[in-house]
Amino acid sequence: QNGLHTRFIARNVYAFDQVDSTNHQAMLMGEEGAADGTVVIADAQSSGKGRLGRRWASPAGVNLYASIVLRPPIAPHRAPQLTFVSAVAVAQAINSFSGLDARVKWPNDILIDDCKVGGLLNEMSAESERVHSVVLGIGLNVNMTASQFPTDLRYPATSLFLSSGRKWPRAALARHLFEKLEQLYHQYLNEGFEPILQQWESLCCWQGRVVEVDRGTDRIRGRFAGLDQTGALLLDAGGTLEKIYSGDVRPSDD
Ligand code: BT5
Repeated sequence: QNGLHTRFIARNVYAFDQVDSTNHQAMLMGEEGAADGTVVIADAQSSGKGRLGRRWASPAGVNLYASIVLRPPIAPHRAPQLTFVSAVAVAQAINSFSGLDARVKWPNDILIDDCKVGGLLNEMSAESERVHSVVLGIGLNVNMTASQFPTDLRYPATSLFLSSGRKWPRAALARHLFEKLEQLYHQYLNEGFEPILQQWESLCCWQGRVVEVDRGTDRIRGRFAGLDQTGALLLDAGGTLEKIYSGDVRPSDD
């Protein structure tokens, strides 16, 4: 018994002092048949991954690095929706646990006062039209101090400690997070994406504001107009509604 009130998420937990990347280990376990809801958690990561080959700073003893193996009965094209399930779970868990005001930023960031406190990295393995496993990777800066952040961050960053002035118990926060995640994942499987989308939009920053999206090959500016049914970002660029499937969003104040 690990004090969890979950039915399947984190019934099997692999806890490491250090791994290369909890996502990498969870993907391997997923391919080898690990049970639905298996969690890989580590105190430190030597090669924590972000998107597009970026790195996730993962110092020891201060943060949460967790990856959850799921086997959802959904078509592969729906798997990106699970990023929104995990984003809502992380933001709601932070808010109810700490009283802070965490928000979600499209597509995979968790922010407090416009500073990045957490990041999500979901990876899928699929065979033809069937999802074999999805790994939800969650990195959350809990008690990280200012000097533990890399100096070359793309985006201002924070931790729960830096935003609140107090240290937080990581295990209790992790339990709370897994419970939220399980609840929202069930809601997603039973009721579909719509209720997740509604909760995501109520937690989202910059609704209605002018933002700039870096799509890698180009940049586009427009008013943030919400998400479509698949989770793509809708941008009102001078009357034309643009759909954005991937990119980095930041507020554009002029
Ligand atoms: C992400 O990527 O935000 C996804 C991060 C996912 C990390 C978790 S930890 C558990 C699991 N196992 C893994 O190996 N990964 C997942 P992206 O949107 O690409 O943002 C990466 C960028 O965020 C980097 O290029 C840095 O600029 C910045 N960054 C790196 N470490 C950070 C940190 N600890 N806090 C805030 N920002 C950070």
